[in-house]
Amino acid sequence: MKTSDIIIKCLEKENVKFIFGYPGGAVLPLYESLRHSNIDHILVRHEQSAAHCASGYARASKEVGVCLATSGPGATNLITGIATAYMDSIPLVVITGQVNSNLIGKDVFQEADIVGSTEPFTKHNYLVKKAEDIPKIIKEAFYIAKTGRPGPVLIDIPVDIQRQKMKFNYPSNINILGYKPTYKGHLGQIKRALNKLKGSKRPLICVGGGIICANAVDEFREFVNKGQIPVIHTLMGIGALNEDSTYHLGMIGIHGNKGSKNIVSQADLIMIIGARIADRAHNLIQSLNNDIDIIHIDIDPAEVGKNIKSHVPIVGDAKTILQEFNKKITNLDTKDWINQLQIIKSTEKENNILDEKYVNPKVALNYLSDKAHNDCIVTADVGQNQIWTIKNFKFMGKRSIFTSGGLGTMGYSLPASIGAQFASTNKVICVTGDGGLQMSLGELGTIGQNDLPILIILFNNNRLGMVRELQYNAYGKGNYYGVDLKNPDFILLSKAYGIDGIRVNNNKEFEKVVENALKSDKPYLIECMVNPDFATL
Ligand SMILES: Cc1ncc(C[n+]2csc(CCOP(=O)(O)OP(=O)(O)O)c2C)c(N)n1
Repeated sequence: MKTSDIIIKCLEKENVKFIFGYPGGAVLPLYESLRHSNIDHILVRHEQSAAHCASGYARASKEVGVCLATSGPGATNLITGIATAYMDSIPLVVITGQVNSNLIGKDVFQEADIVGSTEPFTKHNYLVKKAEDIPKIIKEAFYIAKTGRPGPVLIDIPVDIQRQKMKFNYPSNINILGYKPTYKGHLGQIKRALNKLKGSKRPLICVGGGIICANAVDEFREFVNKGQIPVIHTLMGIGALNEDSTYHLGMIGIHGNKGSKNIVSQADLIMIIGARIADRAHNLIQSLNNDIDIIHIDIDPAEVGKNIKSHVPIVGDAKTILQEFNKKITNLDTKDWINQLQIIKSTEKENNILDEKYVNPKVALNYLSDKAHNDCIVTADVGQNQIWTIKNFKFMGKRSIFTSGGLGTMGYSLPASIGAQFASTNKVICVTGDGGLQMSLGELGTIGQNDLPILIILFNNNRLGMVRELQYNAYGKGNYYGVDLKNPDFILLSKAYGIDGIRVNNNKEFEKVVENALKSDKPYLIECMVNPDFATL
């Protein structure tokens, strides 16, 4: 059998339904084999988007996302997408073509050392040296990508190897020396944590994206309700708990709720679940009182104690560990503590001023949130639009938000929405800024070509809004540089790609069009004109 056919067969064995990719000379045999397979290839407009699409697909399907690119520039274009997935613990298998084996290292046409380049932000990567290794490598790659802390794995396959012939045999077992993720948390530590919780007067949970990666939202909600423990979350932890839950207090960090510092400083115990507490969440650390007890649960041992010291470290899978906790946890006496926190929470007021000349994004997102279905998927880009979305769209029921929380990658939202829409029949809403949209503009073509019913909400302030705001804060009003955009007519442009759309100038106009746009089974773009001086918080 041809090796390229075998590669595709291996992917079929791994239940791959879609590959997001972009062809080139070093993957010709693979494309010829794909042509004969049941796997759908989705042609994107830029390799970076292929990785972001695969990421959106992985998040929505809870499967491994797969993307494919040719050697050299095709492969290097994937890098930002791979790093984005790595930072957010998204399982990807990335396949790249490589030049002929005997030419590697000779700086031949379209050669790049993609294995060397991606080493810092792949969970693992392979350069295939022998065709016979391929089935084992693919089996391992999927296993590594989705087990333990999920992440991207890259397989670089020289084109001569793709053309060879060999027998197909897919391994049924796997044994990777030195890779044995821990799932079960240490029972002794779980017992210690339970005792600490019982002794605590003012416990708090800080939940991160790990709970979503571990597919442990149900177990988490059960734990919170049984224990009656108030919850704060990081950006990646949005959606772990319904926002209307009594125990939900809001987001921590520099873009978090104003009261979160206050809330944290009063706690006597904090239980961190699946969060690394990086710099954006840093005010959590600054606000802790000295004699607080910290319990830290994470699948990645390297995260425990990295940014925050912990008294009870528990390494393992959040789902398995919370199942253990749920067997033993009883109602804690937290009624007064919760009432006290609810008062702090209620002091937060949003800027809901309506303007005749502009859309207020906060009001628009609140309205959109009220009208959208309870299981919609929202993707947000990076910038003011990201913070407006995560703070004003209500994440309840099965709603989810996909955004680049770790790397903060502009141009993520549009391709991620494509991947999500291929994985799900739920409504996908893509929120983006005008700068971010233009970073992956070509993907309007992918949406149009595949007639994906994505609703795109573009907040257009004709500026790189968040950077402009940073300049304002650092250098004063008027001292802006390198942030003005002379934008195209986005509605004309989207129509050119076969996507209908409308420009709205204020919230009344937005409200008029949004319900029909949500019901539409066609792609649709609503361009919201936003005052450039409108603040993030
Ligand atoms: C790839 C990339 N380049 C640069 C940045 C730095 N950056 C962060 S926010 C931002 C501005 C985003 O502007 P826009 O997309 O218009 O969104 P807005 O802030 O106006 O909502 C920039 C340039 C980034 N996060 N990602």
